[in-house]
Amino acid sequence: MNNKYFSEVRAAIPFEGKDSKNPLAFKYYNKDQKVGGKAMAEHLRFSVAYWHTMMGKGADIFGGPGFERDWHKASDPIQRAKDTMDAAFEFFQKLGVEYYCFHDRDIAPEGDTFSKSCKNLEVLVEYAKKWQKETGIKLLWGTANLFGSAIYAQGAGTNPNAHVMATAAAQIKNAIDATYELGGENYVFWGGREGYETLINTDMKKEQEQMARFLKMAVDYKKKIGFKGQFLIEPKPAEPMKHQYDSDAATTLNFLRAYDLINDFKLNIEANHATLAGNTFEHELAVASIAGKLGSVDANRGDLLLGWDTDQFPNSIYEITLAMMVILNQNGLGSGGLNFDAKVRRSSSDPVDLFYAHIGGMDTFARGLMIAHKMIKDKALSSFIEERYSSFKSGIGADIMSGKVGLEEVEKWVLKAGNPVLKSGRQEMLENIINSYLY
Ligand code: XUL
Ligand code: CO
Repeated sequence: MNNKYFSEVRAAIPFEGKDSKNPLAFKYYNKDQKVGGKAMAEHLRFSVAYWHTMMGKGADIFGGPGFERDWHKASDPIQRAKDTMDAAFEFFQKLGVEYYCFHDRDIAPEGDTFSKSCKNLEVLVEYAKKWQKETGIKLLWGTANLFGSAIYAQGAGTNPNAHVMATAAAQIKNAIDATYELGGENYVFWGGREGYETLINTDMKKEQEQMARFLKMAVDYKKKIGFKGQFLIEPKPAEPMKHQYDSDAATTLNFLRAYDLINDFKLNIEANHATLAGNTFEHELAVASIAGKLGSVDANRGDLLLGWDTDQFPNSIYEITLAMMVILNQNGLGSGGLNFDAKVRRSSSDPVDLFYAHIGGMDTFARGLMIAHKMIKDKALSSFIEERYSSFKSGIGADIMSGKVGLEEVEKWVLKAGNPVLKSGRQEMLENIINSYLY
């Protein structure tokens, strides 16, 4: 293992248990420890987001870079990209994660022309391949950055200019190739610029049709080359666009159904995107899961007092326990994982802060996993929920649901049965039960 860029951490982060006071140790994440017969690492499938952790410079809209990383110092762009990848694999190994995720433009610099950008990507894919082979670290998903370049200001797949749309399509072809080449287990579409600023210049129906065609071309290409990874769409309501078409899980599912794409996609749910859409994280997970479409998770958190995507590391055991209940109840994420789409604050300027951030997120999920597993095993909430709907198991409830009765028969039944007896939903009692598991 290299010791070049993260000299404060000279070996893999150890698991020391909950009483440890060592800030560079895990208190709960013990990768081989079994929870319900399955190792924590297999449940959680943690991934590091290349864009924030390796490329992030602490910039915000009021200021440029807040810190300079040693791996960004080389003047030659290809050398800089290789140094960044060396640092990335040093970090992944020391942190003890098995996966990473990238955008094409994170791992390889954009060239002056489309063809130069493609060549740069090929060079870095070869370089990544060597690192993956040497370390056993795998690609959870790849994606294309279709939002950073000025040409995408008015959309990528939904751009009103066919030449720009074609360029975006050519770019995703190359990003899918890169992901396939590196054995990526999924491929993500996040439509940062797929939306609109104002309807006074926008044909929304036309743009949605374009988006559907864009995705269909990707599906056809995937099948043609034999890429078996799962395609995922990541909903977000706004930012950078005022309205993004994939605004939340329900809207995205509706779009996929309307354009006959539903069988080829699942969703990648991000906590901060959920709250920006006015939903809780567990709501979005549950909407995706009940449709059989929860494929992967971008693990982070927002700040409820700030109206933008702060992409902080998750640290609420309460929220993560509820999230893990949804994930466990659908038997895990399959080929998906928990990708820390999260960044350290501008003021957290040292490379070692990247370790503190990820350790905190991993411990939060490990603890949430253990609590959720116990709550499910004990039927802490589910026995109440089952009982709450039990009147549909027999009698008039069963007759309604099976289609045996219609409005007239139901009316007759109600006239005979009289007024219903109210039954409490017991919210506060259940909240106390959840807390009793967290204490
Ligand atoms: C942006 C976001 C992206 C996607 C990948 O809010 O979440 O980083 O995860 O393009
Ligand atoms: Co994301």
